[in-house]
Amino acid sequence: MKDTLIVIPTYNEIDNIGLLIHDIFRIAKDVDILVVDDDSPDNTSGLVTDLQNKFIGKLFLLIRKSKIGLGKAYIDGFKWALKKSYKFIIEMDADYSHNPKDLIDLHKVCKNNDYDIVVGSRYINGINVVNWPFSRILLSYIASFYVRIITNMPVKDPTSGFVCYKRSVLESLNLNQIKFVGYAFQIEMKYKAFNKNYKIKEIPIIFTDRVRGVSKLTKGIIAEAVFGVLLMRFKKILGKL
Ligand SMILES: Nc1nc2c(ncn2[C@@H]2O[C@H](COP(=O)(O)OP(=O)(O)OP(=O)(O)O)[C@@H](O)[C@H]2O)c(=O)[nH]1
Ligand SMILES: [Mg+2]
Repeated sequence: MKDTLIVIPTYNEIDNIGLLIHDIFRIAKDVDILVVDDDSPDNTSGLVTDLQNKFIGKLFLLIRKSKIGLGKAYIDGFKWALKKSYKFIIEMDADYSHNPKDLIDLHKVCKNNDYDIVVGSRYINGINVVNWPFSRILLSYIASFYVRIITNMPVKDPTSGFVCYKRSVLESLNLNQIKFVGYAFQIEMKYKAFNKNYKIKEIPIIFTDRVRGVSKLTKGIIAEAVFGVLLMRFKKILGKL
């Protein structure tokens, strides 16, 4: 996986990020990691800076001045990746909801098959979510159904944030025009790629609720997703997506 960059956005993830970086380098030795931190008050970036002395030339850090949102963090991370020669760019959360062991499969399926995007999906073999309250599973499951109905995109977990992109996908999407910041960001990326006829494959993952640290989910993020999906559909109908 020498050709691969793992992009991890962080906001107050000091309890998770050190462990995760060690786990990733143990499981997928030759990947590089880029942490995109929004100047977390808990000094997440300080911990990453310390670890850079241990993982020289493999662990990178992008610090933004304030909390501008997850979507924008990813865009900055993707732009950083495209300035280098990575062939595969994988996004994942810092909070262990995404199991680092699944990185191997995401990469393998993306590399060895004719797919451009591989999504770690909670909803292809039933519902594979551990420790979420029922209300949250329902919200996420209904959201994915809603996105499928409105957009007609055959992806069962469109809000998933565990995704492997081939470089060409990120190069061809106009990253400056990706507007959303929360779950809608994940949908927007997949929908725009789908409309450019990129092939999307879902593979099953087990998603586990965070054990350490604090959730950043807000009502605003949910509202953005609900209205954002409708907006994208209208833009598509008008040929302006
Ligand atoms: N850089 C940056 N990272 C963020 C921001 N918001 C969330 N993140 C990170 O994005 C990832 C997903 O955020 P979470 O808080 O886990 O959101 P979630 O998975 O919807 O909610 P929980 O798992 O319940 O906490 C985590 O690694 C966060 O630290 C942000 O504004 N900026
Ligand atoms: Mg999370």
